[in-house]
Parts: sequence; C-alpha cells; structure tokens
Amino acid sequence: MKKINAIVLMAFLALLSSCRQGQKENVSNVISLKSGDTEQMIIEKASRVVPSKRQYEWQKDEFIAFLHFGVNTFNGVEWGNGKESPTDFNPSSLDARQWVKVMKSGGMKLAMITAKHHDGFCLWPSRYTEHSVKNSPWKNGKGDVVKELSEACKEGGLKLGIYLSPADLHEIEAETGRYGNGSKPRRVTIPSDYKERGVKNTFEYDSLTDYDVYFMNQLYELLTEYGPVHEVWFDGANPKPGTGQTYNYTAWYDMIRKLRPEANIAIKGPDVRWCGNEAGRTRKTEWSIIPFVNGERGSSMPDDLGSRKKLLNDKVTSLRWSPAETNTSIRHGWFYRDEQQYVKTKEEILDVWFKSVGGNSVFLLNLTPDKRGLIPDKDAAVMKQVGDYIAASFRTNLCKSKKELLASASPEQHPASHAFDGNPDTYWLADKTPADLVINFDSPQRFNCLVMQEAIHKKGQRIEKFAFDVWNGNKWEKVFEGTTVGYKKIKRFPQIKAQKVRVRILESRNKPSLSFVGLYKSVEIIAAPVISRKKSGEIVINCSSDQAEIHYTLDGSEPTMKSPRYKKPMSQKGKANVKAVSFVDGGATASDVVEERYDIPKTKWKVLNALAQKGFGAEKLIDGDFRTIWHSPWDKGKQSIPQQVAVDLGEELKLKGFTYVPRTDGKITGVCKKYSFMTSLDGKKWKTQVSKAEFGNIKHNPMKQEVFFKKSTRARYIKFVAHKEVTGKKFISGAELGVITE
Ligand code: FUL
Repeated sequence: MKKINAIVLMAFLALLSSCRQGQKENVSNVISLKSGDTEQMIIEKASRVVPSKRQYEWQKDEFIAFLHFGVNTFNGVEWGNGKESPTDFNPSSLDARQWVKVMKSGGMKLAMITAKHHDGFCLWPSRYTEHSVKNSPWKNGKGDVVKELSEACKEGGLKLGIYLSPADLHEIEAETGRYGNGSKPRRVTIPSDYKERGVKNTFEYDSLTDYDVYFMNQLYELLTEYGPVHEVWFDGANPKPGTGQTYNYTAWYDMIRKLRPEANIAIKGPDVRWCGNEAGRTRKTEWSIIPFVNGERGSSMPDDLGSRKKLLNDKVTSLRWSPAETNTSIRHGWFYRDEQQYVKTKEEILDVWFKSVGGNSVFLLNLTPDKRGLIPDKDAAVMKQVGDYIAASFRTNLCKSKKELLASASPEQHPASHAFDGNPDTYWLADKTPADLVINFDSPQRFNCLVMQEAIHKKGQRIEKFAFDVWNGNKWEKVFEGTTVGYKKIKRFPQIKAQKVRVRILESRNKPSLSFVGLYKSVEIIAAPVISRKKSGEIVINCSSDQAEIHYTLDGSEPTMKSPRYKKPMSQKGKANVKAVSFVDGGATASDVVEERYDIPKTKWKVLNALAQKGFGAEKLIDGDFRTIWHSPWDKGKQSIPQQVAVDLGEELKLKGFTYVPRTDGKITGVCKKYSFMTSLDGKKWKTQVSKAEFGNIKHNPMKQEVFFKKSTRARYIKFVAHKEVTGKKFISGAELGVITE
C-alpha cells in the first residue's frame, strides 16, 4: 500500500514539474471564448490553439498542385456554361504519369484535380449522370481521369486531392437538372442506390435536397473508389447564383470525416482557409488562429484576420486553427487555352513560393493539362527549374556547422539546441520575451536567407515580432524585423558575410517556441526583364536587378548574349513580338526569358466620348500604361451603369477582336463583368460584334481578356460598353483597351 502511495506521489510530482515546465498545456484545435474573458485570458487562449493532426500533416506538404482540366480545356474558356457536350472532351494522349513527374520535379506533394468544375462535366464515369467522360470519345468512353491520376499518384508517392464544384451549371441548365429544382429536403441514405449495388457502408441524413443527394452520391464515389484523399476543395464561386439551391454542408462534412478522416476540407470547409485572392498575393502577417463568430469564419479577403484587435472583438465566440492556402495558376487563367497564354516565369513562381511557404501558408499552384492531356512542355520546364532551385538553395543549412549557441531564457527541457536537432517535435521554448538566440560560427559565413519555424503542433503560433541581426565585428546590426512566424518563416536578403548572428523574439502571445532555425546561401535570382510599350509605340525594357545586362530579339527567336543589348527605349512600328533576358557575370547566369506580343501601337487613337471621375480619364485606357486607369464617376449621385467608351483608331483597320485589361493594382472595384463591343466605319452607324457577354471568372482572376469576333471586320471606330461590374457597383474601371488586328 505504502509503495503504491509513493508511486502516486511521485507521479503527481512529475506531473506538477512538467506543468511548471509548460509541457502539459491544454492545447486544442478550437477554444471557445466566454463572456467574462479578459483581454489577457483571450490572448492566452489564442496561444493554445493548435492544428489538428490532419491540418498539421497538410501544412508539412508546403507546396501542392491544382490541376484544372475538363471541357473548358477544349473550348478555351475559364468558365463553361453547362451546355457543353461530353464529346468536347477528347485528349489525344493523356498521361497522368507525366503530370506526376512534373509535379514531383517541382517538389509538390499533392495533386488536386477538378473532378467536376462549375460546368458540371465529370472526369470520372459517375453512375449518377450522363455528363461525363463515359460519353466522350476519349478511350471510347472507357476512360477515367481520376483513376489514372490516383494510380499515378500512388506510384509516384503523391497524395490525391479532389475539387468537386458545388455550383453545377449542367444541373442548372438541363431540363431534369437537380440544381435549384425546388425539391423538398428529405431523409436519404447515401449512396442512394445502395440496395441495387449491395453497398454496406451507408450514411443516412435528414434534409437532403435532390442536388445534395446527387452531390453526396458523387462524393461517395470519389471518396471510396480511388484510395486515400487528403484534401477536398469546395469552391465558393457560382457563375449562376439566384437559383435558391442550398447545400447541406453539415451532412457533406460528416460523410467526408467518416469516409476519409485524413482529408482536409478546404475553402467552404472547416480545415483550410482561402488566402483571399487568386493572384498568389500573401500577407506580411499571417495568423493561423482565426476568430470565429458562431462557427463562421467571415470573409477571407481582408488583410488583418488574426491580430489581437480581431481576437478581442466582442462578437467573437471561438478561436480556431484555420491556416491559409495561397492559390494561383502557372498560366494566366485556371484552364489551358493556347500557346499564346502567358506562363509565369520561374522567378514569379518562386516569389510566391518564398512568400507563401515562407509566410505561414501552403502554396497551391495550378497546372493546366492541355488538349493533348499533358502538362504543356513550357510549363513542365518551368516546374523543373523551380524544383531544382529549391533543392539547390536549401541543401546546406549553415547552422549545422555552428560552433557555439547562446540562448537567453530557456528552460532545461527545451534548450535552444532543440531548434537545430532536425527533429520537428522538439523545440526551444523561451520562458519569457524578449529572448535571444546567438549563433557563433568557426569562421565567417556567407548567407542570404533565414528560415525559422515554430512548433505549431505542440505550442501553436505565438510570435508577434522578431528581429534578425548580424555582428559586424564591433556591434550588432539589424538585418530585418518581422511579425509572425508560425509554421515557417523564410526571409531573403542581400548576401551578408558574418561570423555571429542573432535571432531576437521581441513579442509573443505566450512563451515562444522555435523548432527550427536555418541559415542558407540560396541561389541568387536575377529578376527577369519587364517589357512595356508606350502609346507612341516605343518599347521599354526594365530590370530590377542593378547589375543585369538586358538582351532582346524582335523576331521571335530566343535572345542570347549575342542578341542586341537593350540600352534605351526603342521606336517600333506595327505589331511587335519582343523577347528579352537579363544576364549577370558576363553572361554566366541568365534570368528567364520573357515575351510580350503587341498589336499595333495606339499612337493615332483618340477617345471620342466617355464619362470619367476627375483624374481617371478614358485616355488612360489607351495610354499603353497598365498602372494608370480609367474610372467612371464614383461620387454619389453621379454613378451610373452601363458605361461606354468610344475610340477613334485614326485609321481603318481589319479587326479580329479586342482586349480589356482590368486594373492591375490588386483592387477589383470597377472591373467589368458583362460587356458589349461595337465597331463602326463612320462613328455613326455601329455594328454590334459581341452582345452582353461575360468575362468568365474575371472577379477572382482579373487578367487581360481577349475576345475574338465571329468574323473579322473593317472599322475605324470602336465602342466598349460595360453593363455590369463584378461586385454589382454602379461604376466601371479599366487599365487598357486594345484591338486584335488581322
Ligand atoms: C474559382 C473558380 O471559379 C475558378 O474557375 C477556379 O476553379 C478557382 C480555383 O476557383 O473560384
């Protein structure tokens, strides 16, 4: 008996001491707030919010792939209309193994396929619709894209993700369509044909509409027939709202949890938060602990989502782990269109990679299989360069060769050495802030990149402010200061040579942890040149890397050191195809090659009539400068829609179509959604070339739009009419209007 008492006492003392060491903190994925909680209590609660196991596993994947593929690929559009025929889908040589090879070469860990996009066409032969690959000519209707991808992923060691669009235009448009058909919610077993199929693992839910049943039957197929699924993406976008259709998300989530506990439910789901834009823009301060109001996350678009101010808002009822996923596409557009479509350079992709993976977010980069069913060669080459760059840059952590480590404020059980032991489960835990970590090397080292990680799965995200310094022989010099760290902070800076460096944690919501600190000499990136064309027709090329030499061609050939060197703006008549590249070290290192294709210059163009807000005249729409915009009046009482801009081209031209570039400053106010376009020979009699058409997905992806007329036409005058703004406002904006000539 005595012996048992002694054991109990010892266990109690051990527990007490570990509590003192801060080990047994009561961490949780969701923490509720109570009405009497003080400011201090709320911040302390926030410091104990941690990722679920599935969220942590997902975060560690860092760089993952989207694959947008479907009927849109064959029709060259961003959004279909639901009236497509399955015969549109006919890849000539689809090979999911090539996709996997490309994704792996870039260092990506998961492949998420648009099993069904908004148009409703299914890439797998679903039992519940005829609108799928089974009625396409591809493999005589015997093909299954999801199956081919899941098998290739298994073979290559990638995880699989599924994008299943809740919005379904085919089910809206078809005569017997189930979307928004007014059906009464009722109790249903999923899969609904379980008896016929002899399925044992079934789920029963109250309140499912016809469309819920259809959607859940499809989810059931996708989650049970293709092996593990690690992410399910529910898009919030809906090209045709207003049908009255609602979704029983509770039932959807419940079934996913039971069938695939490993799957993170993203965007319109509890596990992963949309970063708030489709351009790959990131926040300087990115929190994974987000305030919720009655179980709702609120908009993902504002810049500040998780500061103390946000957590302390009276309305907040709980704090949850809700990590950011930064999504953008390698091409301008989510779907493959043609070989003229812009492909981001390695530098552009790496810029988003550094800011997202290194900014406490997962990077979801979209790749676009083409009409062959292969990731285009150009894109594949870029992905390989991206992967090679990351591997080469992070091969050697200089901290491994440190000589001495000095840390202020570290309790015995979590010494600073834990931030250098390569084990993500162990960490330095400073028992107060500010706290310092000094690293001494044997000899001076050259470096240009710092990496830090908090032990988020053990201690959550706590650091609010930090600094990085180097010892210059006499004193400490600050290199930079930052705010959040979270899962990972990667910060690049111009190369430095020093023998002693210091990380200072300046502010934190609780005792801060660091499970990793790394210093690297990453491969220097030379910025690619930026090409622009003035109204006069002059071609201007700039490069932000000071020491770079720019070389260019105007005949479509690849520029080399032997090509002409760019020195000053060049006058150029007519159409122009400019390719340029930057070199440093006498040509030893080159940037990516960039290309811009220009139609005729707008030299003779004049605005005939247009309304405008003061300072935002319509001449800005034809000045060749993407940074200046036309904006119709926004003052109260002066706003109106439709808006129109008529332009005299100064000469008669044969036109094939026109282009519209929305504002490029990251804002979407005034971006035109619905438009018409007219042409005229005399400026009096107008011919409508396009009537009330829409720019698909322009709200979330405000890129240059190219519209081709049914037939080429001669014209001296053009008129752009904007009928609708993307958010329903009564004004319109635009950066450039252009024509596509024969
Ligand atoms: C958006 C969609 O409308 C786009 O087409 C694309 O799928 C993107 C990832 O999400 O909301």
